[in-house]
Amino acid sequence: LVVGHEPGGPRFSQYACQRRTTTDNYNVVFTDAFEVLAECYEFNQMDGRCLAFRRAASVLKSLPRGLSSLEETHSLPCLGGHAKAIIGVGSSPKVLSDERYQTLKLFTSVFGVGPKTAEKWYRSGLRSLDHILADQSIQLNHMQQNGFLHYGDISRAVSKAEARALTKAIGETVQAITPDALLALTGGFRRGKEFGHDVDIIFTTLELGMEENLLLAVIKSLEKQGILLYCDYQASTFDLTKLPTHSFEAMDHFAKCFLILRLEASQVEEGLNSPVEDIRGWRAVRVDLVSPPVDRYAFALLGWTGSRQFERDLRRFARKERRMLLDNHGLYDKTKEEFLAAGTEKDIFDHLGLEYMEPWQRNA
Ligand code: 8DG
Ligand code: MN
Ligand code: MN
Repeated sequence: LVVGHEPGGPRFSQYACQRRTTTDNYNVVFTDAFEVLAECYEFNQMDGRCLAFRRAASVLKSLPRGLSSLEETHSLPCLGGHAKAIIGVGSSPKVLSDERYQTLKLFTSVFGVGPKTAEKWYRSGLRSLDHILADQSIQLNHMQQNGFLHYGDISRAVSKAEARALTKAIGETVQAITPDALLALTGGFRRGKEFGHDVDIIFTTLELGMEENLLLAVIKSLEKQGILLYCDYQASTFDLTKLPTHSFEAMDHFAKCFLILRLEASQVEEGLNSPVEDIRGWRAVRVDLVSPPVDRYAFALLGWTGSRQFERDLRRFARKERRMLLDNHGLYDKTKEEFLAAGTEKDIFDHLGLEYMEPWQRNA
């Protein structure tokens, strides 16, 4: 492996937003190991170590071929001693067979169950989903009830064909409400992934201030069409005057909803991504919709396209290298003390002095 600096930018920058990362991962053995460890540290609320392993995984994902020796890691950023040791030994992490890890992983696989709830259940001795459903003392909230109800369907991957079918259905629904709309399939599918855990769609109307009404009308229409199985609607808490936040994980303040939709097999040319559901004739799919004001569309699109690691490093790069604050709502230049407007994602990369990265190069 020749590690060098290519013309036009550093290939092995410490920032994921300066590394072109496609869905071709030649180091999946190592990145899987690192991601298991990151998740384990996340369960144990050791955020520093969690992030260190996410970064290490992200660097290896950007390599043009598989690592063949430990030597090759010396010129790579973000690989600590622990990560290098794993590459050297080439073994899968021991935590994989750890009961606590396995149980927390299982519990958090239910829609609506986060690490805190999973931990609480684990501490009270619960070890399986059947245990939880049988336990009279547990009060599941509405989201969790639906997570269990549709567990089989929504724990199965969503295919690109299924995502396209849902984008078409949502697109037609939006179009029927307002003809002057913008809409895009975002998240992992926009980055070229073949499968995902949900379908992320962003849309807005050219009429500034009407975006929240549009989302509400879309939800109402989905309900009327009989395909809305579950809806968690989050009203906009967007404040124009606020500076972008420093936090990496902050959810944005746009009107959005987390849905479970019914997808008919007949809507998908290739059929559903499951023989059983295909016979049944439909499946449930997790869908996220977000509707930002049109003047923030580019920022929201960039934020919702991900990957999470790419977004984290875009913000870190902006802060550390440019004295700018970036989030899903906007970009603030601390030196000039002003917000920088953007009509396209390209404008945002330009403001940051970064080479443009296509969505399919953002799989960091
Ligand atoms: P996957 O579904 O294929 O597993 O991967 P993904 O599409 O990359 O992940 P995701 O969990 O669906 O998130 C897509 C992007 O959306 C990710 O970069 C994070 C971003 N995102 C925001 N704000 C919010 C928010 O408020 N809630 C959620 N769920 N995601 C958000 O920027
Ligand atoms: Mn997604
Ligand atoms: Mn999502």
